Amino acid sequence: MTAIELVQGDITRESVDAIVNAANSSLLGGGGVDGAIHRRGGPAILEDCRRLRAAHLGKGLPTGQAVATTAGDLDARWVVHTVGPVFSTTEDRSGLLASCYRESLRVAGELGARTVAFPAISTGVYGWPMDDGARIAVETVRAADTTVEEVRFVLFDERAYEAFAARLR
Ligand code: AR6
Repeated sequence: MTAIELVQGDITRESVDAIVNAANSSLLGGGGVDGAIHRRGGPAILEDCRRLRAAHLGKGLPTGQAVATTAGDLDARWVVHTVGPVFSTTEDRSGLLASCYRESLRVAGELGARTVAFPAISTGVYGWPMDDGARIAVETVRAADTTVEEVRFVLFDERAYEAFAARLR
């Protein structure tokens, strides 16, 4: 059984084997948690991302998938980049959001990661309602068949923390 922990704070301050990044398909950086990870992790992460784009990810990383790079100067071994779906009121994209958590755990597990920190994917710029984002995150991690021993959800503010805490109760 994978243990689930909740932390309120900045994910770039965590010490874990793998830190998950809520990236975009370009893998070349952005705002929110993506910007924070590249800022604190330094240029080695972007160099790795550019290498992936030049190799097998010429068109970028599809939504719902995950890929690992170095964690640069972060206190982690890897950053696992995943691309959440943009929230839509006309189309149910929750399968893609669940896939982000599942695929990130698969990639991290294959690398040998035992502890993984996740942000609340898609709940910022991509507009996913926090309560539903928390539901999908917790349900998917609980159901995952993974060798990862601990998943730490790192929530930026109290509202996000409370949404996840309510789902864990
Ligand atoms: N630590 C933990 N959580 C954070 C941090 C942090 N340092 N910074 C923000 N959050 P977002 P998305 C929270 O927008 O919705 C980027 O430009 C934030 O409060 O980072 O998946 C990418 O390049 C929110 O709850 O990611 C993409 O273009 C959650 O992290 C796009 O944004 C996710 O917010 C992805 O949008």
